Amino acid sequence: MSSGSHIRNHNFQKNIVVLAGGVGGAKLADGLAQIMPAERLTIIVNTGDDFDHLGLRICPDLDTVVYTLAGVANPETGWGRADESWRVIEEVIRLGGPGWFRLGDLDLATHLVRGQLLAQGATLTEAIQHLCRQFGLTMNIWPMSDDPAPTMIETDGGLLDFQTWFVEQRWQPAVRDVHLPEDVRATPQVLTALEQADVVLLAPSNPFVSLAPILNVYPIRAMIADLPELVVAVSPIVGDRAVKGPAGRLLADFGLPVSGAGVAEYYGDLLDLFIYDQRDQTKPAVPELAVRALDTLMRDRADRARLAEEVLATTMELIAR
Ligand code: FO1
Repeated sequence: MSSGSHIRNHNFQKNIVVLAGGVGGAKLADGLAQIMPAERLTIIVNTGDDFDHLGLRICPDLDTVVYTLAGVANPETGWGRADESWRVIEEVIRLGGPGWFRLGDLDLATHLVRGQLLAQGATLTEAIQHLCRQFGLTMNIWPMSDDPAPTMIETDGGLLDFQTWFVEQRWQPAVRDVHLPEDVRATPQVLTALEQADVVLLAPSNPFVSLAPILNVYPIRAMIADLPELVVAVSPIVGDRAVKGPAGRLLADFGLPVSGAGVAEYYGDLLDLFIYDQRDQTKPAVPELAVRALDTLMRDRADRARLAEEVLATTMELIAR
């Protein structure tokens, strides 16, 4: 029988841990959640984009993963809620508050409930566990750390907060460097998940500002280099550009080829298997690295499950060797 059905029919025994950031990572996580037993799937999410705004703790990548897996994410943007309304943020603007970061009415409920839990002394992990329960999600979704871990972007105009660069300045300023905090530690849940991981999968998120911040959390990179049977990455680049967001531009900023090969080069010897898009011209050539070209575009929910199945099947083949 094909390994695909093997995965779907729930005697799938491998623990898969996904490192994910924004929209692309959430989509592949959704594909995996559609075909795998929930108790075998863990998603460790970037919190480097988190910031305080309008008195709320905003956690964009966590919310994008939760909304996407709950099937309530805005299909156009990938972030925020579907069927959203904007009455509150429009009134905020009328009252002289900041409107550059678009917070919809349904989305605000998430920030208010999370904010109340945090104010009552809950950790970010506990707050996310609560939200997952409310959205009926049973797979493990963990923030990479409960410590603040702000990603800062160094541009010619100086050091910018992430959302200022990404949203307010529409990531146009070229990036000289991405500054990641020194003293961020993984949560106990993240450590347990990585200890039990058979496969760690770096989702098709931005390597520089979505996945590097997760690998920067102590001791995640070392555990991934050491423990799992296999480390797989899926390229966020299709053709010669990112599907969405600044991944392609950042490869160029860092002098790497704007292709899957550039991403494989960036991750270096952390990977055992690299999945790149079949539209890419250049086949990544990194010593000791297994590579596979797949159709990595995820146009709809069925496509996400298709790619997830192909990635897992490729991974299982490599493990079985
Ligand atoms: N991205 C934008 O480009 N513009 C926005 O106004 C915006 C609002 C927003 C609100 C909630 C949320 O969870 C995400 C939001 N994002 C917005 C996306 C966010 O900046 C990015 O998803 C991550 O920070 C990078 O992946």
